[in-house]
Amino acid sequence: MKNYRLITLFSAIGMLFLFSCNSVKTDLSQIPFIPKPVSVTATGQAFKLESATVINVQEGLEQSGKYLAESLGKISGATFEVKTSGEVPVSGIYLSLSAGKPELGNEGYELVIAKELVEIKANQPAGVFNAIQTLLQTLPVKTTEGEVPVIATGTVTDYPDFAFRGVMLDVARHFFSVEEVKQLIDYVAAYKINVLHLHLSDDQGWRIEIKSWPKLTEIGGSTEVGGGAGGFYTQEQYTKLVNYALERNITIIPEIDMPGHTNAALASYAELNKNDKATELYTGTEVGFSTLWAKKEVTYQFIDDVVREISAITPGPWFHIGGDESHVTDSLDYIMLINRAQEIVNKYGKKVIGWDEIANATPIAGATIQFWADVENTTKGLEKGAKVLISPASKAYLDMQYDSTTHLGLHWAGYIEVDKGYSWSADTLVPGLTKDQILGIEAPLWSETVTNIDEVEYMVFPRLPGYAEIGWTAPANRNWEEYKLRLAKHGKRFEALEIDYYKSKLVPWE
Ligand code: TNX
Repeated sequence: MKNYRLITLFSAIGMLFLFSCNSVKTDLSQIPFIPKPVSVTATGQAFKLESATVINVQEGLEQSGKYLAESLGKISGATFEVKTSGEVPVSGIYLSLSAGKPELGNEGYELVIAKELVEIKANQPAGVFNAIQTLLQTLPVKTTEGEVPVIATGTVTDYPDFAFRGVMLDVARHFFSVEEVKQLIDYVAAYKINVLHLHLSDDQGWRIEIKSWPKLTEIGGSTEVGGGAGGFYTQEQYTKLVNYALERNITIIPEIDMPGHTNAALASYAELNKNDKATELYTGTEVGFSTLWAKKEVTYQFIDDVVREISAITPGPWFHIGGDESHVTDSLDYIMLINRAQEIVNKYGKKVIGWDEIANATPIAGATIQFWADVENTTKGLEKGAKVLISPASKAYLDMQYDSTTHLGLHWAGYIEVDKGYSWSADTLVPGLTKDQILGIEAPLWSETVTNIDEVEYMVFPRLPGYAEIGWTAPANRNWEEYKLRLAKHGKRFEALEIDYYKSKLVPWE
């Protein structure tokens, strides 16, 4: 009798425990989505993800289906079947371009989760991809043995505030392998980042094969900050990266910095120097000491060849010409070189992006000024008709330290704790700037102090999800106090993915 009562008591406690877990698992509105969607409506039931669940896709969405199958496979260990079908099935998962809602734009989506059927509807494959990321956030990163993952039912309707939500990786100061860059792509794609800007050349290294100027990589790619071996991407490897990114809705923007930040090129080819003497390779971290020589015609042949070869293997619309910190370039030379470089970029069918200094030249039609430091330059660029990409160093630089104890990073633009990185909006930093003048936002990671993917992870996480949300979620729908609770729940996800993140004390990690 006594035993019987105990058993009843324990099973009651067990039921209560199960019930409380399930109430979270069946309440879609409790899922800590980052970036925060436009709207989430919960209906209080659960869809069971079983190994027999079939992923049906409308014709043309096979790649999205395959990506979803692989992602779900990583979570549960099962193999999911993908079937092409013109009709909505009764059960399982269905991906289609049938949203019929122009307000969702190119990247928006509707995710409708019912007890038997999960439906993703968008206008474009990019919207389907974004919906898949939202769906994946309703599930754990990995299930435990024998656990049948459940997805809370309801509807998510969602679309981004900005069409451009970027991250930059400096592969010039320290080189990062193709595998490391792919890893970063996977991490940021989960937060709906859709642009990866690669800073491919600087004083310390040239990182992309140029077939007509082979010494750029042979010599210029042979070292990095600190004197390590450096490295570079062959055009074939770069193409693989571009395609890997594209499959994850990420456009790659190549940057070749000029006229400053060019010592690696100047060390590779004597003729690019004013005195026809090649410089020494450089492995320090000073900036602003090198320049291409604007008065030599060979300089423009060089720029033309580089832009032509890179543009030919870059499907995205942009080419970044740098233009920052050219402290030893005469100002008229700077203007001449930037103006000619812009024409070359246009000639090869690309749109120009440059750091805010290029506003001192004449931004060509369709050019974008990347605001990183100087409001005056940015205003000048706006007056000259350019658009603005928002990357303020004091708020959005991923290489800035979190606080004075951070073992990596710099602090010339201040410390950026997780709350400071999150609590701002793109349209409030440059007086008079209107939303339609903003291309989007980008968080750059410079790599003077960052040498491998673990260190990248530490600087990128947990700030990157915040930048992704600033790009995706309208300011009225965001505030730090609420965001930090959602971010806290992503700590477990970072751990399951073995992301080496900074455990900020400002976030109540779970
Ligand atoms: C400034 S931001 C630079 C880079 C450095 C970075 C370090 C910009 C356009 N130029 O050359 O790597 O600061 O934070």
